[in-house]
Amino acid sequence: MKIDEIILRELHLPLVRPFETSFGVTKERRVVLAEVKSDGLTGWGECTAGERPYYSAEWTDSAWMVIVQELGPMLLATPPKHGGQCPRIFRQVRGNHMAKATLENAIWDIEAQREGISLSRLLGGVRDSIACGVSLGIQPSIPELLSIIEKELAAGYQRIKLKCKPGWDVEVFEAVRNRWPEITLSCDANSAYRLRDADHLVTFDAFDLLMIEQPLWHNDFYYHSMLQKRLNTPICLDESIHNRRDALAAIEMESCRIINLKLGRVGGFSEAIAVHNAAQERAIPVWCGGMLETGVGRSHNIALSSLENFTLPGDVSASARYWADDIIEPEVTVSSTGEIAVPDMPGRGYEVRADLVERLTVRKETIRAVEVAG
Ligand code: OSB
Ligand code: MG
Repeated sequence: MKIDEIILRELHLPLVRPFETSFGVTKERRVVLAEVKSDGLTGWGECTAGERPYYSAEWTDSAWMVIVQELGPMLLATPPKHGGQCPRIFRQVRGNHMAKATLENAIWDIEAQREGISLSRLLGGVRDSIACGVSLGIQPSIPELLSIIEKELAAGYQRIKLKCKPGWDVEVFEAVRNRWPEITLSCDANSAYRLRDADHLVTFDAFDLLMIEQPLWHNDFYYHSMLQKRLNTPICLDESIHNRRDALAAIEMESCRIINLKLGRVGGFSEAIAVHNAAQERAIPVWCGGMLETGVGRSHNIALSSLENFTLPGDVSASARYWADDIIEPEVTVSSTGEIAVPDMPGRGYEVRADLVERLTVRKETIRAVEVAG
């Protein structure tokens, strides 16, 4: 497919409520969106990098530069036939997975439209609805957390994930379990603990958690495998998994029993499918993580979550939990049974609200193929 141009934008969007993790608080997102034009079709990609290099080394500004200076020109110089060819085209650039995923995912979007099928179908999805959970940030107090949980359960969400860190863990789990002994509950430490905390982490077993997500270092397999030997609760890895080989290493070493799959972190749909398949072949369930995406990234997550081995509720939830006004139409909604319907129209299945995107744009750059003189 010939790429006519890539329009890159940075949008500023305030979250409806701040989101606090063990690595910091996010109040406003700075989101990079790519609009890729090819033969009258438009594919959209969203960069999931954070505002600061805290979840991973990538961040809004690094992704912007890598796309403008490296990946955009590479894509224009070597038009892909399929989204699956993007990793080869971008091969020379190391890392920068979130930047790469921004463009690769837009190419898959175009391909689905060109074929006249849904993105879910193009990816090999088998579900017409996906199971949804919510990820709840660290709150100012336990009563405030309990009232949020009450609301999310009433909305139908199938799993509650609590962000945790030293000082916001066992007391919180205890309060939640006392009130709701039966709900599906998990926690996510975003690397807030060290191996010296192992005795403390073992006490998490008392709360019947579905999993403990990324308790130790963001780039570790070995110490997680040592910790997993001591825990009954499955460890789920998020930050540590960047590609299929990482997934295989983690599974072989028994560093985790569950994998959180995020499109940006693994570099886009091709590698996400590879991780999904590797896990499935080894009976390791996966679920789709979230990065506080706008509707564009959210629609990609929905399509991905329709693959067969997404057997646990993900962090993909309703637009209204994040945004007063999402940039897609219709916005993403969740049924009273905690499910999102997977669209079956061609492409992502949600329109981008061009006027709103334009209004939220704080910088914009158009990348075109360099004309060769003469
Ligand atoms: O670790 O899953 C995470 C948000 C930002 C960075 C990392 C994570 C998260 C979430 C939020 O848990 C998931 C969401 O609701 O999008
Ligand atoms: Mg996580």
